[in-house]
Amino acid sequence: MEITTSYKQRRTDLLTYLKGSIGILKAAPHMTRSNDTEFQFRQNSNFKYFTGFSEQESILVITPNNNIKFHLFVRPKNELQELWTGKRMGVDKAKSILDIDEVYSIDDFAEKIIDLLPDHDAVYCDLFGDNSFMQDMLGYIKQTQTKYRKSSLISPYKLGDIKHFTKNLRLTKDTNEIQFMKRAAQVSSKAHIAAMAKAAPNVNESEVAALIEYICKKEGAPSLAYESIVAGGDNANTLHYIANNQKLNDGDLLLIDAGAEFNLYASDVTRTFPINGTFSGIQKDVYLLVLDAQKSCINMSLPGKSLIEIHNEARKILTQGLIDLKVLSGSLDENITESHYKKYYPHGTSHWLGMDVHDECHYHTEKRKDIQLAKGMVFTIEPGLYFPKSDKSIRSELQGIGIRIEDDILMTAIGHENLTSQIPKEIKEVEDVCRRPLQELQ
Ligand SMILES: [Mn+2]
Repeated sequence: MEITTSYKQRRTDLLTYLKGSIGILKAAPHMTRSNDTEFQFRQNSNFKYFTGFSEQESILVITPNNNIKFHLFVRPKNELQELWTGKRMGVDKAKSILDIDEVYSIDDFAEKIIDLLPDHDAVYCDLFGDNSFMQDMLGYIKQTQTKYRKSSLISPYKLGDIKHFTKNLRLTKDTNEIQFMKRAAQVSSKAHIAAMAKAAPNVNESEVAALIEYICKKEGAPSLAYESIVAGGDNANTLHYIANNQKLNDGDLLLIDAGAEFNLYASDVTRTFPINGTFSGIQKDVYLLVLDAQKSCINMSLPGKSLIEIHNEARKILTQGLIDLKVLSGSLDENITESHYKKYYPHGTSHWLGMDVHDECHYHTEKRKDIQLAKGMVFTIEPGLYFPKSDKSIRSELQGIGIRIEDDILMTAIGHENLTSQIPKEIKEVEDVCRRPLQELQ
């Protein structure tokens, strides 16, 4: 278990946002894969963020208007269950280890929640998370209203989305979180470099995907932050291509979007490189254009800037490049205002990064202003250009080229740090790594 003080501070911060309303956060539900086989359990990000607790079937309740404000419901010790599914912390240990005011057995939740709800006018929870839990909560609120109908204590009569508050709290990463994110980025860097060396004509995308996963696990990141995209040639033009089961072809590029998750913190990295180790002339032209946009966006990542300004920069450079490549005709302004570039650059340039790869943080302030970049914020910069093979309106040498370059950027007090800068992206360095045998790197 990591340092618990920061979890306690986070709960206290959330309490401030809740004002007089009750807050409820639930552990991730159990996910069945098929019949009685299960997916690996992955804790709910918000639940972990405010408790540090990794077990399933747990619920955190925050009651700002009660003397005791923090309540955690956990699975009780059970020798037989533990024999099959592993150790549980249990009620007694959870109280001391997690430093929470009151800990109860999850078996008592239905009974206890009825008496925790009164004296709070609203209930904030993850409205769009676990549907069956939301149904249960509505039942508990109704039972509370009935039980306390003649009491002077108000029963909850409003529901709210607790993520509206957690999206503020998770935006700025603390020192511990940054350490975890740096580790995730380091592991991803090793995996991407190995993938460059591994890829060759006739190797299958699945082998490269497996190597990435192997290196993540070997380096201490138990899982990936999302399904890897290992997309040879035209497959790169399917933005969320995760089939990863085709043979790599001589002369094609390979786009890999893959990132390790360390201690539930994500990295998110994309590189695109030549399968045979040498960019062709046209591949180089498109690659350098995307790289130019990416570097320009990274350079302008300074405190006070916003993600939309960064996106506008990428859009400007890529659109001008599309005009120079004679893919688009007309003026730069016209192509931007008419969104013609979107056919070849259909996605955004950045998203927040944290416990979730698309971290659930606000992009605007309450006053509808763009969030200004500041120390501790982490986000991606990932411009790309896509020319599907099926698009006969573009000249044939471009068809089947899909390129994206993505790094993870941490804001500092005076500028930024590129957490994934170790992975080559200059033409010569990329070709060098691609041509090296994998054994040399291990
Ligand atoms: Mn991304």
